Amino acid sequence: MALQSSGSPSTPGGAPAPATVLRFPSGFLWGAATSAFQIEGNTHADGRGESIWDRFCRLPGRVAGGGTGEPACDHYRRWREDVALMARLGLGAYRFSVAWPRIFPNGGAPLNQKGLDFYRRLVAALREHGIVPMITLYHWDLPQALQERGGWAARDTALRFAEYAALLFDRLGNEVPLWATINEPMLITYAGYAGRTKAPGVGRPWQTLAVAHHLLLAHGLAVRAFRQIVSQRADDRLAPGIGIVLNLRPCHPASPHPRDARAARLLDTLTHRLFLEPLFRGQYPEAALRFFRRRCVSLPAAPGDMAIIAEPTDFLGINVYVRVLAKSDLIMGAKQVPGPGPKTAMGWEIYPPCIGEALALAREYTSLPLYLTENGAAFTDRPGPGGTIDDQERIAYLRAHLAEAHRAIAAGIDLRGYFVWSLLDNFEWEDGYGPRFGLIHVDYATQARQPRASAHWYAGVIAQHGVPME
Ligand code: IFM
Repeated sequence: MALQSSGSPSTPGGAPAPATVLRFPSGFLWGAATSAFQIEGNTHADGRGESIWDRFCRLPGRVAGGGTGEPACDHYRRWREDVALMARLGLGAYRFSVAWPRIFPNGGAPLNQKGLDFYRRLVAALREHGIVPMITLYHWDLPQALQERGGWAARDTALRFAEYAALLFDRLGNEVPLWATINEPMLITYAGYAGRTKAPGVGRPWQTLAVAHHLLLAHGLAVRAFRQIVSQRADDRLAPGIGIVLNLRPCHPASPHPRDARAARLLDTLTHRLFLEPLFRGQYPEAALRFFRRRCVSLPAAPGDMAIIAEPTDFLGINVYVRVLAKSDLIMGAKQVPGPGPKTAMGWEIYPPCIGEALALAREYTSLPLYLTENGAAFTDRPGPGGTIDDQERIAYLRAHLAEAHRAIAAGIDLRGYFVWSLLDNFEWEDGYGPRFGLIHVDYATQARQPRASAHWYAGVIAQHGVPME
């Protein structure tokens, strides 16, 4: 395996130690990620329809500071500048999402050509700069018109998603090698439908299994469409491929008490295996079904659905930020408590081994190539003298997590790429514009972009295809 460390920490004669560099396998993709609603702004431009996030942001008290999808990063107008910034970083790949309501403003035909043209131009510009585009088809911005008809609790939404996906495969399948169907179905299910913290924020726990099932069905139907439309077309840099993106948060018991060990297993089942098992084994975990049966939550699976959901894919994307500690809870069986370590501005514990643990969890289910499709951190840094932003905490975070990725590859995990979340500061959902995850600082008032020290550091990582470990 083409994986090495170079340099030496020794300092003969007191000279500064050359950094040890953790070199990554050739072909490893260095990327950054964003999503449409979080950066595009211009929510009324060129015929875009309303999404569930536009509606959710207008509900009083749901988003910190009353934040909305405006102005975000005004990326819909400033995309050329943003692609130029990516090129200056030397990015090998860029993961972004398409806003379904720009393509089909009401969820289904007719096509809004202007919306599609925006993504065509973006993809063309990325390719001109040698940046591999990875498109996420669904990063949470469902057309509101489909929510009016039940949203993800309705089976029809999965069918509409397959049509939307097919349109994009047909129009962009030749140019885009990597496709992700659904981003983080777990959060959509629990925070958007069972809970109220993300759009649509309906708080209907009885819809939990219907939503999870329809998201997975939508994924499987899109994979089938992809095989019909794209599979035979070769790309110049990468074979075309499709997969889903799951967020994995390794679950640890909060104490040695067996009750907390059971709670950790339950949390792991409900948040991870409820999705991994149908995708890779064609069935739902019995423990999850038992849990939901006791709560009268039904699963609306039709004959043939499980085969669609388990349709073979080409890779699995995983988003990894944190581990969670589980404590037994009388009503829910398990609840999450924060870990003891230092935290990011999101209050998430900084625990780099979460990378190796999440990759190992994925590996329990599949030997497909894996991508770390998101990893990164929000910190409260401010521009310093001369306008520089010296975000050493973010650099330390990225370095430690990349070192864990390197360790996992050395142990035999087939990890093909890493995408920093995020390229730009952006709209952080219910937390509004407070948390800043960007390699690049965005002044929302002026829309000025300012690469942080971490952006320069990451450019160095990309340039040497390895992580300096000073
Ligand atoms: O900003 C989000 C992203 O949209 C999905 N994954 C987690 C990120 C940080 O919270």
